Amino acid sequence: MKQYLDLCTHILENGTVKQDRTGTGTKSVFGYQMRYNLQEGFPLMTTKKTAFRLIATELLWFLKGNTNIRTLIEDRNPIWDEWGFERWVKSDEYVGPDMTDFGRRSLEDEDFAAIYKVEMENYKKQIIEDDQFAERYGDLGPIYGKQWRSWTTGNEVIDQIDALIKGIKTNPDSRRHIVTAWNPSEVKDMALPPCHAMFQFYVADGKLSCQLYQRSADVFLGVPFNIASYALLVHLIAEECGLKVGEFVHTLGDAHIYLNHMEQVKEQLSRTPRELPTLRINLQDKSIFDLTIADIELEGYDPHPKIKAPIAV
Ligand code: UFP
Repeated sequence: MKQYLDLCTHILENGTVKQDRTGTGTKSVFGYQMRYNLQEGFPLMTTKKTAFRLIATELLWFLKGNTNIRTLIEDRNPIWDEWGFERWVKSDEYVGPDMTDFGRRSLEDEDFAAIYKVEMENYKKQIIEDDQFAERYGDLGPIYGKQWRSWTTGNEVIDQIDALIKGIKTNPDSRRHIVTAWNPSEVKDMALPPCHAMFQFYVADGKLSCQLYQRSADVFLGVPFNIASYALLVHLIAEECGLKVGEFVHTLGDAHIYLNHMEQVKEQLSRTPRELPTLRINLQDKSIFDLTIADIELEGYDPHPKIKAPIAV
């Protein structure tokens, strides 16, 4: 994971302190590229324990074309909780305690944090138990799952992942193996405009590679997830297309470390990387759209302990 640690060092040494949407403040650089050779192992952080189960269940959720948080909550995956919750507390129907700016306030004010925790638990409970509530307040808008599997223009619905797989199988040398989640006409309706906005696949020597353009990158919390998620995507598509895995090329736009993650980044930089784990996918006669977490196994993962940090919402 040297490339990742080099990115952290690069930002610490060259980044500009910059204000951001969340009000937290960041140190940031613009434009950076990393390459991960997937033949050398699965690129999951070894310098801090990273929750592969959450990464995999989120990716399978995207691949199924799902945009409702209910499935993730059932899978005990909290990645999108804050964004679903935000939609609920900003709605006219919400009449509970004021949740304005809940992300920042829950870090600064213990009493508020306790109230927020109760409201969040109530929200999640209602999403699971009440179909109508889940339909209205569990949907995150036309985010990744919608754009990947059913991009809609007029009467036309485009399944970009299905087209990608067909394209790789029938015309591997094509330079048009592209999927884009950045749909300008629908960005305003999304809980979070796509961060991993566009990716391209490439086939050479029987190996499948992928390059991602990520417009905005929370280097401490988000990027370790994004690297592993796309590495997993390459493995899945390669398996489906009968190819070996090649490289994951990760290109970043605004690559930032939040000012309240500085100590955590330094702690991570002080640790020595360990051997990468390996990934096993039991596809058998299933399509990648029908896979469950039980079909994906990670072997030999022996990371340094977890490092906690607050998420900027
Ligand atoms: N972010 C990531 N990776 C993701 C994701 C979000 O790093 O996959 F969904 C971070 C980047 C940024 C914030 O810190 O979330 C999104 O904020 P903005 O839309 O203002 O760029």
